[in-house]
Amino acid sequence: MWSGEWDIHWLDEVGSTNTSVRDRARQGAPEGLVVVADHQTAGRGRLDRRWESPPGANLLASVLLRPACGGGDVHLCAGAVALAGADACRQVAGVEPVLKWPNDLLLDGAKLAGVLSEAEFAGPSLTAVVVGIGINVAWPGPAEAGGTCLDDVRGSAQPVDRRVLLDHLLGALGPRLALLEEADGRAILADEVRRRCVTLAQQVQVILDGEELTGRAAAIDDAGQLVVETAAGPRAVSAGDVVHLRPDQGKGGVGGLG
Ligand code: BT5
Repeated sequence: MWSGEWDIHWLDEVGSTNTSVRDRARQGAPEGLVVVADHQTAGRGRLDRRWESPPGANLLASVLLRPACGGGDVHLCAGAVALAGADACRQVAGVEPVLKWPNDLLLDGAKLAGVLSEAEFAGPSLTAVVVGIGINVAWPGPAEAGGTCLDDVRGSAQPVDRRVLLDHLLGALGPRLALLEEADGRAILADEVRRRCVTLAQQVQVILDGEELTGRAAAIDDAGQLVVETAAGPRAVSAGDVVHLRPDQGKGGVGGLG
């Protein structure tokens, strides 16, 4: 049961905030632990990729959740953090990021933030979910990644304060953790993810391990999988990189926008 208490540890430097929270989770730390770092020396993306950020530039945070839900609902933990991150960006910087499946935040098609969730099990039981989020505040990411950052797009005159951004993120996350505890609440959360996910109804290319699919992103199912209507029929994918194609692309065309 979510207690409403956050235990925030703000570090100068760490390898990866996700790894730090995972290690503490294995030692029995309670739900609500938050590790934030000014700098990560081994920041991680999905699929063993790197998450880059110069010291002091961006928000790099991981939270420990111990939700009373099953392993099949881990995607909603990541969704809850992505939605809370989007709310915080709106409240603090006056921008309205959208979700890109599975968990990126985009502004005008450019990546503003990424989410990495990692689950811990004891046998079949879910014991912990570590969800990390990197929100670009003052640095938009490596040039080749084509990302964006809040200080380049914000509506306000003042630079964004990472501590204020974190406060808003945690404030927006708390009520969603309560939703995770019950089936009705999880349905509400899943609907919110679908509503705010810009991938749906788009023509997409999904890059899987050793395979590429092209088609219309028709749905996000209850397991968090993206259902793509391909020429060969519907395919549900649980992991992969999505490229949003222009409407005239996707029938043999390549290249993407975001
Ligand atoms: C993600 O992976 O988007 C998940 C990123 C999660 C980062 C947070 S930071 C706090 C916590 N602790 C960690 O160690 N990780 C989490 P993925 O979709 O795989 O995107 C990674 C790719 O994005 C890289 O291969 C680069 O191309 C690009 N990239 C790297 N740094 C970026 C940045 N700051 N902004 C935009 N794109 C970036």
